[in-house]
Amino acid sequence: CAKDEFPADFLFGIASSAYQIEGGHDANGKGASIWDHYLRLNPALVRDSTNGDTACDSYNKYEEDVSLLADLGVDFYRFSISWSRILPTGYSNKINPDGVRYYNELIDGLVARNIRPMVAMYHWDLPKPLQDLGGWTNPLLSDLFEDYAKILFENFGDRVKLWITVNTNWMGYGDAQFPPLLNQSGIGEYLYVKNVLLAHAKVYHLYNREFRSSQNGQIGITVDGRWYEPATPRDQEAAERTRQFYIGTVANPIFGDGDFPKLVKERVDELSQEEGFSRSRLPKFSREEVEYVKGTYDFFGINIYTTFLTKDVEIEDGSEPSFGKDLKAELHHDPKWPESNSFWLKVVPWGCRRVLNWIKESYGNPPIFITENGFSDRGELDDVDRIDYFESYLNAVLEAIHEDGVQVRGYAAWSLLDNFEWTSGYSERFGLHHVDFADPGRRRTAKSSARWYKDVIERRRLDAPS
Ligand code: GCO
Repeated sequence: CAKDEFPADFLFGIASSAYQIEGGHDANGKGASIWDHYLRLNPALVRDSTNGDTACDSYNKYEEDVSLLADLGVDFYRFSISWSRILPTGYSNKINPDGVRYYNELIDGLVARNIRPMVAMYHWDLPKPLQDLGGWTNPLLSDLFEDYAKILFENFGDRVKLWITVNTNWMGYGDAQFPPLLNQSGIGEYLYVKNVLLAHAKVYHLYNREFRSSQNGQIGITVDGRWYEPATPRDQEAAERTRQFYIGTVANPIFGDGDFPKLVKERVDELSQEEGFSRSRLPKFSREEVEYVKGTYDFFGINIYTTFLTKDVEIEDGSEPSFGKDLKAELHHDPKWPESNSFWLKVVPWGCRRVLNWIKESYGNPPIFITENGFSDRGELDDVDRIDYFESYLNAVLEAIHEDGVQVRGYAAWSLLDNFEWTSGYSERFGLHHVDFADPGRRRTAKSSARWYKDVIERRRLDAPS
């Protein structure tokens, strides 16, 4: 196909996540997640002191959402399942029938309109009782997650053929005021990652043992895919170290030669020694665990938003042992890059092409789904900047496919609706549909970008880059 055309089997999608859109935070037997709990305890955790109690009310308005998806003409819809709506305590001995009902109705609605469900099993909304066990820093979580996944396969696996185990963008909230689990910086970071990787692998092996032959789906994991560009030629090593910390720590055990990246192990071991620890802060995988996790994928999911310039710096001593210190690198943006309203979101499409190529080179050109890509603003209906953003990033995806041979299988725009943007609350809007959060009916209104995306999907090509 031509350079500005997407391959015939390329899948266009759009994404959301349970806590950010559903609401119904305690409806019909749903249990509390850590976000329900901690935002009630401390509303100041969120910039506008809001929470996801109602959000877009998709719990009640999912049929409307499915109609919007059908209007867009997407091939797939990436949403996440709320663990605590299915298992209110997190444990598999208490299944909430309303949770199963809700997701069956959503999935049936999608399938009836020829839209493939892509389901993320976990998108940060851990059941609160599991946080009381220490959350993901507790190895037991990998067993409880496997129990949960089995229930999802049993109930939805006949219609769901694209699964993401975990949305692991886990560097998002390193702020000290976040409770242990949400504050994923520091020592907990590495324990968290190891247990998430073991949980992912247990689910993949479970699927192979008990479901793949009858359900024939695909399983992946979503990794945070910001690109790290050296600020100067002297910062090449710092940029590669940063990629290994932020992407490789999750990706290398699964898609690479197994285990945490060598660069990360050396760095954390060396630092731990300097800090006088008797052993490294980095938990070790046994040889059996390395082999158990390696290769547990059918596709690589990646969330691509922006790029950071990376400088090699000595972090002053005495700072908390955290990624920042372990990284020994400083991240910033080039002020010349166009920006969105969001303080961190700079528009850098060439960074999208580079991170896709880095994955191709680092992990043997695995099949890739871009599971998120989007642009935040203040909610303009005629969101021409968002159209420019999508056009430039999708053009970078075409270059990666046609000129670099990267196996990008599909792309999901973030997001179907304006929604609860975590610690930014409703102040940052990523939706292709505007949501009126002052309206009890949470009225949805298509933005210009929704009409533009529908047109791209129909024609399967981009206008020649302006
Ligand atoms: C992430 C999360 C999304 C965010 C989106 C915009 O990767 O950060 O998956 O839930 O809302 O990325 O910040």
